Amino acid sequence: MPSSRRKPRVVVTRELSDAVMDRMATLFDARLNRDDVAMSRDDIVAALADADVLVPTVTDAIDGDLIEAAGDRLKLIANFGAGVNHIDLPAARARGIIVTNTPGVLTEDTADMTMALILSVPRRLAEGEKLVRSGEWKGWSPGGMLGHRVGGKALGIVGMGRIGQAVARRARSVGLTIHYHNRRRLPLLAEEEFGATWHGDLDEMLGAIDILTIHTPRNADSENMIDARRIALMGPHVYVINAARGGIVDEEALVEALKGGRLAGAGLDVWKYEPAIDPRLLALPNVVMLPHMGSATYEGRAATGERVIRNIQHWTDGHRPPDQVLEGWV
Ligand code: 8YV
Repeated sequence: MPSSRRKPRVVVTRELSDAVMDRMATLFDARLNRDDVAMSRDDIVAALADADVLVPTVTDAIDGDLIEAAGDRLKLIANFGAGVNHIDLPAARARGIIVTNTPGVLTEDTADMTMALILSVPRRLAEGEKLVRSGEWKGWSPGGMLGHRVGGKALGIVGMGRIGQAVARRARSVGLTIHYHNRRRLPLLAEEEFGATWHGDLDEMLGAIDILTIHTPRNADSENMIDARRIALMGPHVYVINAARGGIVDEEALVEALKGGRLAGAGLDVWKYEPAIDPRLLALPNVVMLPHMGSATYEGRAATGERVIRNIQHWTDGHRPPDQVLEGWV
């Protein structure tokens, strides 16, 4: 691309906001999906026959076969979103295709939703709302809708990157003490800001907390990281929150533990096989279930679109895109 001044042909798999799509249509030779229906795999392959850039979302499986089938012109996969576990990074690298993501723009929104879950599950917010809507509420009673106090409890954060730290900041303000597990320990100043305790050993942290929240990317290392053995280390008073990626918490083990009373509850925004939900979870009152909406704000989507555009523009101008994903860091 850099040697030519023609506009890059950009395939966008999902309908984005009008403002983002209009900008893309002006800047690029954009092939936009104007219906909010995911493109089929065959349609993506066909569209990639002569495309320079693919803009996928979390709902597209950009696996090795699809990358293999793409035309020779494909040189950039500019993901709309931070997580890239739906893209086969080694396959892209093998074909010399750069992958970018959109870090930073979803941090605060995702942390807000995580915090909402951290408060909702122990305080039984979804159950209370359901009770009122059902028309069955008989009025206040001393023992009605009792939950557990959040302040004074210990929060364990797995993954202390941008989102983990944004959650820590919020959690501290409601009186939670912060524990975290991260491959790298934070600088002392950051630990002091959060009053955070680092645990190099995840198992050790799990034995010291009341609420667990996950903020690590899904990859080979984190797949089923919270499994039956680790759930047993936590104990029946612990709540598990996941607004990162399904599959990091072993869903089968989670369901069994919740059913058996070996966990106190869960707040889940992401699922292993979205949009499929294990039907056994639907019957459990102590689970707050959301449809992958952690980053779903108008402002966040606009910023994500701008970030994608910036990555494409840098690449088109012959520069390294600012958000190039480096394997080993996701
Ligand atoms: C995005 C997300 O909206 O950025 C991410 O990784 O999980 C979402 O909240 C989604 O990925 C869009 O592709």
